[in-house]
Amino acid sequence: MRVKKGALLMAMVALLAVLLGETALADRAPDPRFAPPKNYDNPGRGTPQNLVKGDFDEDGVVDLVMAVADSANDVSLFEGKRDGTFVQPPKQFDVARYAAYAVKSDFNGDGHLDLAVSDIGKSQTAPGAVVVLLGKGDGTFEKARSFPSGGKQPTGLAVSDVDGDGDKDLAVANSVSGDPNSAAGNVTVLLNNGEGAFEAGQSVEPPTPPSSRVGPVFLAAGDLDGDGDPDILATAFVATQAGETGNVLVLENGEGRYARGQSVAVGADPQQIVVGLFDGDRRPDFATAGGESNNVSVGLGNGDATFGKTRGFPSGGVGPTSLLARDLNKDGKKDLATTNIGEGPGGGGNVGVLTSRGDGTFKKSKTFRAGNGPAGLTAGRFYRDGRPDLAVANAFSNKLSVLKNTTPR
Ligand SMILES: [Ca+2]
Ligand SMILES: [Ca+2]
Ligand SMILES: [Ca+2]
Ligand SMILES: [Ca+2]
Repeated sequence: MRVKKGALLMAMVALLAVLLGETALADRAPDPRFAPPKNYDNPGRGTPQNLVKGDFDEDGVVDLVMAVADSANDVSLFEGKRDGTFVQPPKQFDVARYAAYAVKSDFNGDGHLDLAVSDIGKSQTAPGAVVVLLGKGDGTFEKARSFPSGGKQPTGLAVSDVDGDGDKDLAVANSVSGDPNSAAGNVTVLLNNGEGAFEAGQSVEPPTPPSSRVGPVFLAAGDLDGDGDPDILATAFVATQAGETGNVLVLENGEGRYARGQSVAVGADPQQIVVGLFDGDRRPDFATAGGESNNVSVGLGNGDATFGKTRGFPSGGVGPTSLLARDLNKDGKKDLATTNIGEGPGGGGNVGVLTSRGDGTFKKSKTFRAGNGPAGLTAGRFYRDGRPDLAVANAFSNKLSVLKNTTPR
């Protein structure tokens, strides 16, 4: 008996050592670090909104596309060079009245990257549009074509094959539906005819409690229930007399039609949303930036398109807008990065990086300087050293900032 007890104790000590060792190892992964920004001018007037990366001129080096609101030129293409820098000046394109957001895909299936840009139009009350730019593969585009967005004030776009016919469709978040009897915006599906032309399909309005206004803002597509077709998560502001709150609305895809699912409470003024695996259970989770709550809300998925109560993590600054999930310190766990726009044109702002612990929680954010009013964000291996760098679109200075990843290996 004594021997057995001793062996058991030894085994427990060994197990404890392994567990402690693993914890120590996990904690030893350094937090992501970034060098001071290298800045690039976007000539002219404008308020950059978001960034899209892709090799638009097909020279083997990733380029950056900036969607720019309130500008004569709505799309700027910064061509990447092999040394991690970008060609100045960028190529600029006049395609929209008021560009709010851009996404990329190959919409006509010719192998060249294309763009779709949500266009608010000449005023807040104008019918919204989505402008499609078919790429020629040399960093230029065919003449832009505009398609009705199915509502007003379109912002967020998501790309996925909604109807399963092999081409990439769009979903667009219209903050206002355009129906005078409705206090809700909508999410409208734009179905691709296979050649990059789009027609408005189903529109879904979020549930709207009495005396409130609910407006979808940003979208993310992902297979949330594991049935193989793309579901959608929409962030929406909820405005009532008592103030503003935020929701994430689940739209479940059933053979190409969306049904409204759960509404999950998140921080006020929710902005960009990403789907990712944050707690290691292979069930898709989400994270969204709360523009007024100054945090990132993380919702852990149950694998059936429902989510548990969200948990908020401070974003490290004021007014988080863009958000991405990427393993920034190469420890196998997806971290979060968000642009905090700051307090106004003089407020600076920063980039907040939240290091994942791998269990759905994140360490206190580390902040990095970008430009004036960071608003758009993407990550890519711009410096080609295996580590993801960050690119930031600065709303107040109309500049691009690139932050080299300097995390110790
Ligand atoms: Ca390129
Ligand atoms: Ca194409
Ligand atoms: Ca399709
Ligand atoms: Ca990580």
